Amino acid sequence: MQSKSSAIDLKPLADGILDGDRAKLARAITLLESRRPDHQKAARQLVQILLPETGRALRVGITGVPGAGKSTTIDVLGTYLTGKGHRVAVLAVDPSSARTGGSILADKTRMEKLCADPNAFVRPSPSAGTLGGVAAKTREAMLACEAAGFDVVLVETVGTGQSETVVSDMTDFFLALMVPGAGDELQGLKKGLVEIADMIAINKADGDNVQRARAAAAEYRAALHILSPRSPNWTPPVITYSAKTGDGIAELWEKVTEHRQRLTASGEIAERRRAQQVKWMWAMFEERLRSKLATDPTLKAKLPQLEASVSAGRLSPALAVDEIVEALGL
Ligand SMILES: Nc1nc2c(ncn2[C@@H]2O[C@H](COP(=O)(O)OP(=O)(O)OP(=O)(O)O)[C@@H](O)[C@H]2O)c(=O)[nH]1
Ligand SMILES: [Mg+2]
Repeated sequence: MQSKSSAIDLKPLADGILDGDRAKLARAITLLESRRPDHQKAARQLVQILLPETGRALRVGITGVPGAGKSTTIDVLGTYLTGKGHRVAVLAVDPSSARTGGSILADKTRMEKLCADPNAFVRPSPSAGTLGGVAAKTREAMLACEAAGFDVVLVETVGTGQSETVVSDMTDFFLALMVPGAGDELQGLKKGLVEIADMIAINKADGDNVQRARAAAAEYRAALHILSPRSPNWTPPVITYSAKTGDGIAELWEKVTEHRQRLTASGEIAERRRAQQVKWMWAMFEERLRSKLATDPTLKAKLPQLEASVSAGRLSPALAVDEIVEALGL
């Protein structure tokens, strides 16, 4: 049977991406983000074609509460990196963009320099429903960026626990941005963020804020001291910097590369990626199931009835699951 996806000629698209063509890359990501079943099928084929050319970038996740300075930092850091000869892609995971109908993250207004930089590629968060859905699309976009020769991928996310875990699960280095004087310096600790952070960077250490930033850094250092680090080869550093003046940006990046070198030598980066691949597989499978539950007409009609029967005690949950599994054709 001729599938509709064969109408999309993937070869020129894939070739364009491999040539580093940013317009083709943008088109490919639009395809990856599409919910049309034929597009999704083509997208899966495209990812498979690109796969051998992926995996070479340094993947960095960046989180911080709204206003922490993520966009400003990415603009400055990204520009610093393209200046050093890197090609930088910026992606975002923002599940709230589905609610607001537009993406707040990776906003182009606060990344003016980077957006105009021929060696950078900035893409806002996909606005597809669930966090799982958004994450799946961002992961694939990351692979496409790598195939297009971007050797640094920065993935921005909002400071909420769930999306932070998701971004930490798709990156090699997870950077937590903090601001001094937010009242409760150890806010991040309570959320468990510090347990997944590979570095804490306190932004806005400029002007009157320098002392406050240093004091905040001391508090974080003391708090980190009592936690056991994720890796025996890496104790997350706490640094201060200013995205506004650029002070400390070079040192920030130095820490990222030092982490990269040490954990590559110890084999932990490779191990982290292997574990991530398997996690991605299961996350994608769950997403596929969830989407089937939501879109399959028979199931869609059946589920409310099943839920009603279970809630009324007429049907046991186990038998309801049997019916769902049968309807799914498993
Ligand atoms: N003084 C000072 N202000 C900064 C610095 N970095 C960012 N800002 C300011 O902080 C505000 C928020 O910066 P953004 O980069 O938009 O912060 P964000 O984390 O991307 O915010 P959301 O996208 O809303 O989550 C802006 O007014 C910036 O100009 C800095 O290093 N020093
Ligand atoms: Mg922002």
